[in-house]
Amino acid sequence: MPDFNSYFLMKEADVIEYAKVKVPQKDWDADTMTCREIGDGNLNYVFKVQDAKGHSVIVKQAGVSLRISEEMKIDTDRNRVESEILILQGKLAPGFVPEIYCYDTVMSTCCMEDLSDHLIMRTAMLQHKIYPKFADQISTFMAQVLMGTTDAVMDHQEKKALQKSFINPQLCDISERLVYTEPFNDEMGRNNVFAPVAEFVKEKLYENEPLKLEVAKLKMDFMTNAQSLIHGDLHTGSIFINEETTKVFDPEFCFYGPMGYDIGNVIANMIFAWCNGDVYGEKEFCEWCESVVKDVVNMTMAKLAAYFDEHVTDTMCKTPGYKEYYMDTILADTAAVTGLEMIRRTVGMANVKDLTTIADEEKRARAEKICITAAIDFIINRADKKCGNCFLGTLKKAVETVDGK
Ligand code: SR1
Ligand code: MG
Repeated sequence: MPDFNSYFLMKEADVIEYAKVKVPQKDWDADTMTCREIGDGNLNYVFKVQDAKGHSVIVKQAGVSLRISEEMKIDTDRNRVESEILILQGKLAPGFVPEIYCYDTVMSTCCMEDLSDHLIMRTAMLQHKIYPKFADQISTFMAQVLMGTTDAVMDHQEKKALQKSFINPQLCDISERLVYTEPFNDEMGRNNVFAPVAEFVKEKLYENEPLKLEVAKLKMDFMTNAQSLIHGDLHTGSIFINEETTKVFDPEFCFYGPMGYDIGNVIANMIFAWCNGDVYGEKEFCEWCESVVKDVVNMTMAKLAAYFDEHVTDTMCKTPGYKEYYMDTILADTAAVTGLEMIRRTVGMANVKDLTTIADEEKRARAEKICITAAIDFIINRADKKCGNCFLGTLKKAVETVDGK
């Protein structure tokens, strides 16, 4: 039996033994324990261990190379980063992340609450399920974690200690390349461009110099604006959901960056959900997605502002007019990242099932053109997107443009 004192990539049978040793708080029925690898992400291995008496745990292990590409080697310390940020997020926004039972820097493993009574939100979106509480819940989570970790609110030295602890160069490098670079030039030759939109992508993205200029500015901002402890990958595949609760997980890309990165990711992925529902004629679902886009913008901004009012400590940030200036920058970043995420998930290396599973080629091409058209508007005109309706209007205008109305 392995002793787990030195790192190796576990198989299902190892994980059963691991859970017995590392999660003793579950009164395991050893004879009926089973384990299944259930991960479908791009990076890690996710195991579910359970027994016949109803005990269960999720064990997540980081491998030395990524699932999406054997050639991509990433420090397994990302598992520590993920575990520690989940613990901190759980303090700042109680109930919005899975409970962490333990984490292990030798095996690069984290043992956490099994959320099998939830669905991964992207899976739920592909089934066109509606969750009326989502916008309120995700906006609360974001406001509390994002504003709660800013210099406006926190002691500045404590903030810098967090910034140091969550410095995450390799994972940031992935985002800098996959979000802020390759979708606009395919410099590594690994973009996945759907053949029917190849010409469109060349003209609207690869040959669009004014767009690239804006993306260059946004890239440098992403790399230098240590505003908040962001999740860093807050798409619908990083959210568990059911009728009652929303739980955010998979924050291994977290670092101190612009908070609009998280908010824009949520909005972009709701637009992908809308695109999929639109193709399949799911009117009620699409109306709900539209309301989420609007509400996430409006509710998050209102809750961030309220959190600022209640918790601001920096005396200069209390100067009249500063909050309004600050909120405007957050909104513009949110719009820009909505666009960046929409482009990179459409044409980049890591795509979304909301688009790739659209079977009809013409409908998929239309959906992708809508995403790219709206995205360019979100990036170029980011300073004008001042409210939820403006975000929705950008999507509607793109539909009209692509449909030639
Ligand atoms: C190489 S990893 C590709 C993508 O998967 C993750 O979920 C992040 O979004 C990353 O960009
Ligand atoms: Mg992930």
